[in-house]
Amino acid sequence: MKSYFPEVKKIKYEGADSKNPLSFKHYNPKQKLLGKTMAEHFRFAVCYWHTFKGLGTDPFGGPTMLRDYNTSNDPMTIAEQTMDAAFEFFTKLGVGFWCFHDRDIAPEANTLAETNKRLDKIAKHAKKLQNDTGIKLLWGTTNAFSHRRFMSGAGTNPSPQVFAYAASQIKKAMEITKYLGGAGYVFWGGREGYETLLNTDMKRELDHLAALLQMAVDYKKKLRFRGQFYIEPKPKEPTKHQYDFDAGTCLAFLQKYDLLKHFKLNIEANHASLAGHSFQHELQFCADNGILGSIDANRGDLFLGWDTDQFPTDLYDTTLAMYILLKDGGFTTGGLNFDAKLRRQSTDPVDLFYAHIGGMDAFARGLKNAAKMIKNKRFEKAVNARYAGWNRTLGKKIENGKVGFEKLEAYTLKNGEPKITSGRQEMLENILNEYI
Ligand code: XUL
Ligand code: CO
Repeated sequence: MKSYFPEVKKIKYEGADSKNPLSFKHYNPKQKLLGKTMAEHFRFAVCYWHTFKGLGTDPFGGPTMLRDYNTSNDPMTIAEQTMDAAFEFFTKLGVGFWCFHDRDIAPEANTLAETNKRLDKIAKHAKKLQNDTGIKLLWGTTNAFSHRRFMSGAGTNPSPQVFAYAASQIKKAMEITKYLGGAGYVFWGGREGYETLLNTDMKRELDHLAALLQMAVDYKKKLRFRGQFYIEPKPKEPTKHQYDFDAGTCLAFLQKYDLLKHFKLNIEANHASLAGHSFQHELQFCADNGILGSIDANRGDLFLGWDTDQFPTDLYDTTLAMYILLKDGGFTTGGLNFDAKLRRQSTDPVDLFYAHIGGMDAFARGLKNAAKMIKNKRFEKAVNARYAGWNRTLGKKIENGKVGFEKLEAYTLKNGEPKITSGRQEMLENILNEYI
């Protein structure tokens, strides 16, 4: 088979002192921490859309990245070549999983029936490559946002015909995901949101979105697809107001429409920051509510207000994310998918390796730091000490609902001013630095 990355051999772990940029300095897939290997902790996945289909286009210019696999007059030949290149990349990088949108792996044809035939063909090819390499599908999803028919949303489109089209597309993408043994299926509400209330019935649109998800739940049962469903929150972009704003908004939506037992969340770092939250905040919110499912790893840019989808390199972010994930028990069906893209000027195929190696190493360092933080219990002890009053008489009575306003007033009249205790933030930040 033709090689699309001939200059790269299988990436190996060479340790922190290695100067080889095509090696892992920290990600050692076999190294065990807290009872699991690094590979088991992370379940790293590469995304198809940015890594193989994103070729550097931005609103001001076309592709900057020329790829051998992208050259043919026949779109299906390109699709097959891209799949070959993808599996060569996954294998050389040493990740266990991949993720795709239906339209990433096979281009749309003139009719839905023809498009679905293309999907069947390429899925067969993917299945063979999965069997040959042992690489698995973390999740599949639908692109119901790029085509012009979806300009006003898919499930929230004012037209029921578009809703029907989206439903048909999701049905097929679920089937392909099941066929490829996918561990999950993601719903990211591409254009599920609005630009102006002057033309929008928000309540009706949200009812329709819930109806679409309920249909997906019903069809999942029928299909006997056992993968986990995820919703991926994002506050804006492409629409001004996206309905899945953040984890809290998604939780309220799922509760309102009685869908909570069927979904977990896929938290993306850059989406969290667009919502004005930290990545850790969103992960902790999910952990606290039992809905932490999977992660789309990337980062934004402090100075840019959009979804820059850069590869993660910030060790504070990776350390705190892994700290929360480990405390939550780690991934089950989910994994860590790099929803990240090369900068437009990183034009060479080898840049894809540098980018992913950097992200995997950054998370490996985060994992090592977090494992130490968990073992040493310094933060756990500090948090427990801060809330210690809740384990004593007064706190227990409040938590157990044994007192009301009157008794608390009597207590306060008797005991006077509460004792002030320092939050010790700077000291704790210094301790965090000891781990980084
Ligand atoms: C968009 C985004 C998507 C989802 C899958 O910002 O993150 O790629 O992850 O549709
Ligand atoms: Co994403």
